[in-house]
Amino acid sequence: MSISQAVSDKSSSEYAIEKRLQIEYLINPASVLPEGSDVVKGLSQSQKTLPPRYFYDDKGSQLFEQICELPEYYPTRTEAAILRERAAEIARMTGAGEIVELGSGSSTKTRILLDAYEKLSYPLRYLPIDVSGGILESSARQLLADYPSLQVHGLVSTYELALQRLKSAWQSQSRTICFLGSTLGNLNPQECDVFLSQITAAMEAGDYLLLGFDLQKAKDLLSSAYNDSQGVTAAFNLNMLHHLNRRFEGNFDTTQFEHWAFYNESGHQVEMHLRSTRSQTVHLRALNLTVDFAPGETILTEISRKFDINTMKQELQSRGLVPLQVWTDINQWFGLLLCQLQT
Ligand code: AVI
Repeated sequence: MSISQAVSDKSSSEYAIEKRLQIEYLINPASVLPEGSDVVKGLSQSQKTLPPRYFYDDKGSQLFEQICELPEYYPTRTEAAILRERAAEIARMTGAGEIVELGSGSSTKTRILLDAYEKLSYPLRYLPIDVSGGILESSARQLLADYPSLQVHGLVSTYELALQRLKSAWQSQSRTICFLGSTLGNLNPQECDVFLSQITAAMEAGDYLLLGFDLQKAKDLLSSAYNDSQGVTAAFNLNMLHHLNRRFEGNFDTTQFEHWAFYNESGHQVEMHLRSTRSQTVHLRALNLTVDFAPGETILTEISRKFDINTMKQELQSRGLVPLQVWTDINQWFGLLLCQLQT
């Protein structure tokens, strides 16, 4: 092949990708940078809390990727295995249409679904939604290179804005909204209620929701999943303090806090805290905030709720989301549920 031919082949394949790619920014990067009122509010309560979104700076996102590979952290690989086993069935049940993915990240699990739709020769549009424009765009380009008949319309957006946008947008065929990874479990019941209402408001009758959720199980398994032997989850939790120091000119001494995670059996949720090992005072200059910690006092950084299949089905059914099928793994550790908005 001559150099000019290679150049023209490359540019024609890039052109083919450009034609199939659309990325819409509903937020600009600055608008997702929280101004810190949530930190002030959380650290001023008697049970101090910090929003889990502060886990995810660059380092935190890398640590989360590592968590997903840990031997003790079963959710990611269990959900992926269920998807691999059931993708063809899911594709047949939903038929051709649009796949919307909330929190698409690197779109790794999506490939399992896309492969199944491709095998059935379904023309497909994929709508990834993520607050990180960089990751969304690079994974969209990679998908377009690997799936020649795919169209991608990415939304760089919060879930809330994207769900509002979906209501008015482009729908020609039925839609399947995917919310995987049990991220629903990181919302408390009130937040979950609001979020499910936003999802259903974005759907047309007949559209599908594919939901991944972690199931209730023995305490020891859950405890080791959030207290891994390599200390990656501890580093992930403590990294939140580094992130706050950088972002808000803080002076948290991360050697004076320790990771503490346990399963609260009656609340059916793992709780992750950062525990102060001594009496100390922390300043966050950019927020004009001073916080005192007693020895042993904790900051709640995350809840991770564990669900029961029947309760989840009833919850969805009560919103007009009719459960069609629930798939689990052999141990019943993780659930994948397909439901359809009542016609
Ligand atoms: C993102 N989310 C579903 C994870 C979970 O299991 O709740 C976050 C996580 N926290 C510690 N390990 C993983």
